Amino acid sequence: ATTVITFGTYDLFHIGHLNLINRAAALGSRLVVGVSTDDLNFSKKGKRPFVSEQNRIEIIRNLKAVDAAFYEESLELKGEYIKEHSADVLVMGDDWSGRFDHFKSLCEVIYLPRTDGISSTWIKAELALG
Ligand code: C2G
Repeated sequence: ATTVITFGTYDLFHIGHLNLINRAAALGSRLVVGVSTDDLNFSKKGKRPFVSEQNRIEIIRNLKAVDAAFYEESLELKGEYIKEHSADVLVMGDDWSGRFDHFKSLCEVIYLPRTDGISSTWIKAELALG
């Protein structure tokens, strides 16, 4: 059995998120997803996501490809999460390319291409224009 792990905020859940999750799941037999908390986002960007962490994790947990979801409280804990969930593969979108290569001692690390033309940031900017 191959366990795949991936992480994200998944604010305003969209097709880019779904594509990434489905492709990550296809790389193994079990997919666990770390959903970054509101506090983690606040410390990173000075802003809370539009959708609460409770609702974001509920959406992720209910996706067909997802076997389990947990809160990602800190970027520094990735190694602990990988071990805790016995992950064999860490998958991230290629906006993170190279950033998690140090986990290659713990598991395989794969960066998948992002879906073009969509992002939470873009949706927020478009909506702001009305
Ligand atoms: N993604 C994608 N295509 C898009 C937008 C996002 O493939 N058009 C992917 C990202 O590359 C990421 C995942 O969807 O792998 C989740 O995206 P975000 O919610 O933006 O995640 P992020 O805030 O970058 O993750 O430890 C990392 C943190 O949890 C933050």
